[in-house]
Parts: sequence; C-alpha cells; structure tokens
Amino acid sequence: TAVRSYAAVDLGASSGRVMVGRVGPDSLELAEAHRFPNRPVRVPEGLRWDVLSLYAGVLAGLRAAGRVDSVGIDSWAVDYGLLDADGALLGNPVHYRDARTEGVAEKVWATVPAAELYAATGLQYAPFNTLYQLTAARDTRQLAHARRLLLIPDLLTYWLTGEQGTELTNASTTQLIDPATGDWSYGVAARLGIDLELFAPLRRPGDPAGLLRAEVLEETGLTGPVPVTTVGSHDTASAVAAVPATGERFAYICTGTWSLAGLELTAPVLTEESRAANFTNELGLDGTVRYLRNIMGLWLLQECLRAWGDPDLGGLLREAAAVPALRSVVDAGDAAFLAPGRMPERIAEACRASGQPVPASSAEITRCILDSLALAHRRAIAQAQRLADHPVDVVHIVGGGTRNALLCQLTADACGLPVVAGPTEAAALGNVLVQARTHGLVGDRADLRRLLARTQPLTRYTPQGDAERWREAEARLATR
Ligand code: ADP
Ligand code: LRH
Repeated sequence: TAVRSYAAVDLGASSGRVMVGRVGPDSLELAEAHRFPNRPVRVPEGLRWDVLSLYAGVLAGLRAAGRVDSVGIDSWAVDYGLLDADGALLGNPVHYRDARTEGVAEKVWATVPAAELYAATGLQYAPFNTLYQLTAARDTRQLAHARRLLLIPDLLTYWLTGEQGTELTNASTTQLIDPATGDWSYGVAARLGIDLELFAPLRRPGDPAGLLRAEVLEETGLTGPVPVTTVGSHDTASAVAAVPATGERFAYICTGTWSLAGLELTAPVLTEESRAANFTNELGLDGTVRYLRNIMGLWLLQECLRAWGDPDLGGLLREAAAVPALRSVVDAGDAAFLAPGRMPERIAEACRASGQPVPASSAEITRCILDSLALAHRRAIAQAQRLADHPVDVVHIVGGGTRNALLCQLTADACGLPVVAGPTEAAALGNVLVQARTHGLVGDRADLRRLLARTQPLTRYTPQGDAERWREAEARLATR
C-alpha cells in the first residue's frame, strides 16, 4: 500500500515549522522542511505578533516541503486577527502576553460571576482567554470595524485557501464554547455583549478546509489541487493526540514555551473544587476533554536566556545539573511570570520574598527554574488525578522540553512515576496523523497512538531520589 505525505504547519510561541510526515500502514516518519523564529514585536500600542512574517515562513515551508497530499495547520491558542468587510486584516494580532487584559477579568466577573463562567465554559482563569481579550478591546475602533474574527490557524488557513471557519479545539480556548455541547456558549456571549456573528462557522478535525489558492500554488511551486485538512488546530490538542500512550492510565505534559499538564478525559470536570484548583477543560479530538493546568513552562528559561545574551543552552544545563537540588523554588503557575522582561531578577525576587536562598549565577537560576517546573508538574498531575478520579501509572512528556533530560528526570523524581519522553515534535505529528486518518490511512485514536509508540524514539526515566524532599519543597510554596 502507498505511503502518503502530509505537510504540518505548526506555529509555537517561540518558533514556527513546516514538517513533512510520511505515513504508511505501519510506518511514520517526520522530517523538517523549514523552521523559522517567531519573534513578537513591541510597538507603541503594545506587544504584537508579526503574522505576515509567519505567513511568509509558511509559504517558504510549503515550497521546501514539495509534493504533499494535504496540508494541516496548528498554532498556539487564544489569539486572533480581525478582518474588515472586505476580508482585509485590521492590524497586527495582539500577543496574549500584552498588558491590555490587566484588570479585565474583574469587570467580566461583575457581569458573569467566575463560578458561573466556569460552569458554562469549563475554562480555567487565564487573563488572556479570548473572552477577556475581546472585553479589553470592546471600545476600540478596530473591533467596531471588524466583521470577522479568525483565530491564528484559521487566519492562515483563510490566506492559503480563501475559506473561513473556526476550528473547534482551538475555539474551546476562547472561553466561549460550552464543553458539554461542543457548541457556542450563547448565554455567556450575550451577557458580555460579544457578537458571535464575528466568528466563522465551527469546523471539526477531519473537515475539509478548502484548496490552496492559485497564487499560493504559484508562490510555493506546488501543483494543485492541494487540499487543506482541518486538524486539531490548537497545538496542544494536536500534541495530546500524539501522546504515545499504550493504555488509558496516563498523564501528559506538553512542554515548550508552556507546560500543559493533565489528563485526557471523556467528560469535563466542572466542580467548584476543580475551578478553585484552576484546571481547564479544553476540547480534544473525537469529543475528548483536555483536563489540564497551564504552567509557565520553559518560557521562564527562554526569558532568562534572552536576558543573558543567549548563552549555549547545553552548557548551561550541564552546570545546572551540578547545582544542589531544591535550594529555592518559585510557583511556576503564578501569572506574575506571564509578562516578558527582567526574568532573572523576578525569579530572584520571588525567592527572596519567600525567605529562600536567592539564586545568583545563571546555573543557579536555571536550576531553580527546572526544580520549580518539576514541582509544578508534580502538583498538577497529583491534583488532576484526584479531581477527575482518574489514576495514572505513567507520565508522558512531549514537545521541545523532551530535549531537556534534566527536566525529564526531575519530573519523574517529583511525580514519583515513570516518565516516557517523546516525541519532541508532537504537535506536528498529531497534525499529520489527523490528516492521515481523514484520508483513511490510520484508524481510531488508540491506533494512532500505537503507531507512534512503535515508530517514534522514546526515552524512559525512572523516579530516583528522596520523595520526601519534593513534599518539603511543595510545603514551602504552599505556606507562603
Ligand atoms: P513552542 O512550540 O512553544 O515554541 P517548543 O516545543 O519548540 O516550544 O519547545 C521550545 C523549548 O525547547 C525551548 O524553550 C527550549 O527550552 C527547549 N529546547 C529546545 N532545544 C533544546 C535542546 N537542544 N536542549 C534542551 N532544551 C531544548
Ligand atoms: C501552547 C498554547 C497553550 C495555550 C497558550 C496560549 O502553545 O497553545 O495551550 O494556553 O499557548
């Protein structure tokens, strides 16, 4: 039987890539066609995404990819572009780390109390959920002129095909979707004065999303027709689809700019306890729920590296491995670390404020970050199991953080569970496999995971060290 080729466009907060997946009945290979940086730009009005440069990267990537049977697009969540009545983009999309959402949640909760909002949408509180962004933008002329809102992957799909839609897994991060029905939360939108007509009709992974436009074929040197297939367009939905689990009793951590730590469930958990613990119910493939918590992730390290003039990461991680463990930890779930800038100082200040030794060298700060991430992974996975009544025997780590062996080992130690690390390009693989499934090459979700487990290089970490030290460190943060 034939092997098919699929292009996966995967845009993360730190880099974009176009990957080519070759899928056969019992084979799966992924190769990088093109990778390009994703650098937000600060202009007088705030922090913006350079979406035209990303689109140029996508076109260059498709050219490098060559002949493919279909294309799928995923990216980070929550952000969007606005189009005017002619379909033209109104300004650069606002970055979710922009300061415009500060203090907005309180205004929203005055209309729809936080508990009601959680019951209706299942989403954890994060200042950047699209609902808060739209509330922050309420009185802007740009929004007044907008006739359409397209989430980032939907915007790129529109530019590639001319067709508009709103992909469901990513739509679930707007906080305007009801996880129980998979449809818009009409009541919440109406009460907050958000016009759902701005959104294009919902589409689901597997739905067709049009054909590459003639100009796109010309620019990329491809021969048409080339279909674009809807995938789990939220990068985390695609990454979770590519967790190579062989049973049901697993937790996952998608590591990159963020750490998304949690479980795959068949129904949302909407209890008050779950809300208080700030767990989210995002939608995954086939009606599944991604029950997880956002943890600041390797963003903390990325920002420190930027402050230190981008030293060699490998060398720094070797030095950090030699620093004594758990001397100081910070709360890696704290939204205080969301904004860019001064990260080494902010981490040192958090240690000082909690009466712990203040890390000084770059190796000490790096160690503090990795210990803190492992501790946050431990907390999230323990709490998710309890709140969802879903015990696990193994933790799967996928994404860029799988290349950080120290982080993987510390996570195994902190969780007291075996860790299976890989694949690194999970979002791209999930993207490719949903396309392949749509074209009949692989079966259900479990088949897809078995194929990954058989074909992808995975690294196993066994928990080591003294579990009591992690309990002590956790207590140190809890008593603050
Ligand atoms: P995103 O999709 O959010 O942009 P990625 O999944 O690409 O993020 O992961 C990026 C992260 O992976 C970086 O912040 C870095 O910490 C980690 N990483 C990348 N390469 C290496 C490496 N060679 N060694 C250790 N960590 C790495
Ligand atoms: C990871 C991610 C995450 C969202 C954040 C905005 O790339 O999509 O799932 O919470 O970006």
